[in-house]
Amino acid sequence: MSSPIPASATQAPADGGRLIVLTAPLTEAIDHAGYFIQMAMASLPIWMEGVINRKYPKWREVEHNEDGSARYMPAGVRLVEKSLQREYCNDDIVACFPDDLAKFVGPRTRVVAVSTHNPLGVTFAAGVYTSIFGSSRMPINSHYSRELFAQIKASPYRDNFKVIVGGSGGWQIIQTDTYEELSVDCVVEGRSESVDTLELFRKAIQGEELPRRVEVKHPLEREANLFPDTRTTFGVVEMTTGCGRRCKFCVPDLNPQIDLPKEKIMDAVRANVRHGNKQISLATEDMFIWGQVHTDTPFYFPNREALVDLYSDIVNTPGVEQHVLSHCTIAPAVVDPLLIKQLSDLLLPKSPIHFPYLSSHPEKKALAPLIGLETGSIRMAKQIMSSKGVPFSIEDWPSVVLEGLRVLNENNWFPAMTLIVGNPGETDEDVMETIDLVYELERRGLFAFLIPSIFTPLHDTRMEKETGVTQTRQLTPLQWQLMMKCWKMNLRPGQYSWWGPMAWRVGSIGMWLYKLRRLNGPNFTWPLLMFSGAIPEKTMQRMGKIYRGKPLRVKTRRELIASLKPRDWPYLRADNGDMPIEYVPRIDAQAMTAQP
Ligand code: B12
Ligand code: SF4
Repeated sequence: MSSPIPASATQAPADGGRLIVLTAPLTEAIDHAGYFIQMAMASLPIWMEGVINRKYPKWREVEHNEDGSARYMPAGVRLVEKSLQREYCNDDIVACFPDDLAKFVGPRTRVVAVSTHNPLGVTFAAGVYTSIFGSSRMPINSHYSRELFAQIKASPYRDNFKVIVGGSGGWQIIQTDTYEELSVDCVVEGRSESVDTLELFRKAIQGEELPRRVEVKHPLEREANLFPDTRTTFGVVEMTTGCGRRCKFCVPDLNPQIDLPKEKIMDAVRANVRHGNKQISLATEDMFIWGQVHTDTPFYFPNREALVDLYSDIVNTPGVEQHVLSHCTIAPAVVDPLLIKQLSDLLLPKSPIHFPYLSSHPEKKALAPLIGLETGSIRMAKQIMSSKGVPFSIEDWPSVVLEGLRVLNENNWFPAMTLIVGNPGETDEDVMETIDLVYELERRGLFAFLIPSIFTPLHDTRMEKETGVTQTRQLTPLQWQLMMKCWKMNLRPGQYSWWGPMAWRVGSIGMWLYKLRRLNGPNFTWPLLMFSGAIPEKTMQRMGKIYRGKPLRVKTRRELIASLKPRDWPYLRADNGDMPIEYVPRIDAQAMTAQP
């Protein structure tokens, strides 16, 4: 582990330092083929850092530009840099890795700006795993984030500059009120492009007091969003903002629904390649809305031609050797299976992800976007995400999940699917319905990497004030069974995620004997035994120790399509088959052109 304050910190940079220094925690800045390294860092506790060191022995070896600045930085940092370049000259601004701060922070520095994704690990799908292992606030990423803040706090020039934090994890500092502890002057919520952000930097540079928290406006026009013109971590380039499905717990959906212009996306892709990146990933909440935002077609009927055209241009850009998907929703796979097939043909050859036991691709390549499953309970789904499966009714949510997953798996998409455990008001019946869905998925031989996480009320969402389960000890036997069943299923084919099995094997029975039975309470015991395979599941079911999942009656794609309202029929693509019998094709109403 690096020491929090490098020895060079006390020596002033020869040029007096840069006026504005941008940085991000090391663990959020590191680049690697595929996203898994950072996801693991977000989920494993610091005492398991050795697992990362063994898997990625060189993970700390980052690349620098000639002047010592960072060769790559998270997309958020790059956009702050671009936003500031509208007002300050390039020599006033630098983006550097934490270990290089002492080279750039000097008597001339007036702002140190930190971009952070998940600094304290209090978000969903992060805190839960570390808390099961007994140290809820210290995932690896959180440890390195705190180390970065400690380094800034200890700077001999700290009195001369303001520390401004932004990015999707800024709210964690607000919510935990850790301003003093982390030495943060101001947290900005919102985008750097905003004129209010620039105004804040102006004030900081003039030495004025800053408010603790500033909310700045999101640009409403697609043209107002800036794009990186240097290299980003994982080659992240934004594709859309917002979503439109309006799940109550969701933060990104609060942003305006925008699909960003293709030529700007392509410029940023080429800029990444020019600066040495071989990997590209388009950041989005739902890739399938791109090309269909504010058109005459509802956004949940994907614009097949536009998407294929965009992804084709990206993977065929000279220098792009790898491409990774970020987030999407599952209903589009039921709406347009041919789109999934065409995207697979394009994207699989450039995917760095290999699932040897699952993929039918000759090189065993696979695509693994993140998709929200959240719950199998229709009652719960209606309450928290009534439009998650549009155009299909939320009543059909389990069928949409299973049918969508069938289409995805057939095309070598093996998504990571998140589930929320402990939603406010969740009853045993709700959990049983989710367990039913998980067993049905297993019965059908479908595969998704299931990531259950404990409900986290995210800042600013419509569920901000609600509380569900807050500690692992409060989980019921059924909630534990759901969590452990998901992980047991994830391990089925053995090695899709190297860190999941590793984390769980280490934590299994030995850990239970050592400390987990005290930490997680008695409700954890039988589900853990189920997970470990020590007693067959059927025996435990007969003994009444675990719940036996019931088979579900699942609608086929044809039945799902038949359940759509006639007003939706014109947007269906006849080449997918299963058209409603009454449908008489006129012209295909889908916008058949690429996005302008
Ligand atoms: C790509 C991505 C990833 C990638 C890559 C991350 C990376 N380091 O580059 C991977 C897969 C690794 C990842 C991992 C995780 N992610 Co993520 N990720 C995203 C995604 C899709 C895009 C992020 C992005 O680059 N956007 C584009 C940039 C430009 O936007 P931005 O960073 O927000 O920056 C803008 C503003 O925030 C602001 N800004 C940013 N920094 C600063 C700094 C200052 C000083 C100022 C003034 C402004 C400012 O200006 C920028 C625009 O101009 C977002 C969803 C989304 N649409 O944002 C989720 C998202 C950020 N991730 C999320 C989560 C939960 C995670 C994980 C915890 C999941 C997990 N358990 O593994 C981990 C945490 C990783 C870690 N290191 O700890 C949540 C965040 C929730 C939260 N923070 O509470 C989001 C919102 C997804 C969601 N649906 O909820 N993620
Ligand atoms: S589908 Fe995903 S991104 Fe869209 S609103 Fe729901 S949770 Fe948010």
